[in-house]
Amino acid sequence: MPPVIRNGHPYVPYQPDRLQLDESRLQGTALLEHLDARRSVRDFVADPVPRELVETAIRAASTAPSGAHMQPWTFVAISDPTIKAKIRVAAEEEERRSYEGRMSDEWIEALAPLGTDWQKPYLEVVPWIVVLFAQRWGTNPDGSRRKHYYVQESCGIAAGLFVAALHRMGLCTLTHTPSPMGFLADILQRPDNEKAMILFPVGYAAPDALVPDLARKELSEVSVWFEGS
Ligand code: IYR
Repeated sequence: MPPVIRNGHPYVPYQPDRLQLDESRLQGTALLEHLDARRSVRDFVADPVPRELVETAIRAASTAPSGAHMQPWTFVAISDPTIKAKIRVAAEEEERRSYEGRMSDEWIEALAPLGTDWQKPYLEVVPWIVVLFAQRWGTNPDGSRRKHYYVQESCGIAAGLFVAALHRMGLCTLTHTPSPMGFLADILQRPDNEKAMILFPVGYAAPDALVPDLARKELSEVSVWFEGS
């Protein structure tokens, strides 16, 4: 069917499956259980992950809604061991400075249950590191700057979908932010408009991987409702 023209722009019909209530419940609970089983992982094995799976996760992430549909993200995927080693050295240097003074006592205390410190061996163990760069602006065909909107929000949603897609494929990751992250744009030779936002180590959990025994907040703690009668 040819696109419909509305306000001078092409539109296409959109009619997603409207599920029966029982089916909605079933699908919703199944997805919730699946997502609830996801945990951030810091103990990885070096088992390879085919590039194709990382590509699929990036495509899934890239379906995120974004301000004015500018899709203001770049995912940089690295399996090159030399680059991974460089990232580890630079990330650990920033982390060491953070743990040894830049982070407040309150912050260090809040992290205690996670058992983290400045050392990030997983950056060299994992088969892939994927870095999400936020594009602060884009480029028009004539080379001029194109404004991007709600960049943080858009990239945040893309990051969520990326994490969910990896989990669905049985892969593990961690949202790692070795702050300040400027070294990533340097090592990965990114243009001026791109700012590193989140680093994702991607791989399989080690057989003896442990995660902190954390609980999720109750629905009543994370929501407020104003219902009609
Ligand atoms: N980036 C540091 C510190 C850290 C900060 C938060 I907030 C965390 O949830 C976890 C760690 C690190 O990766 O160790």
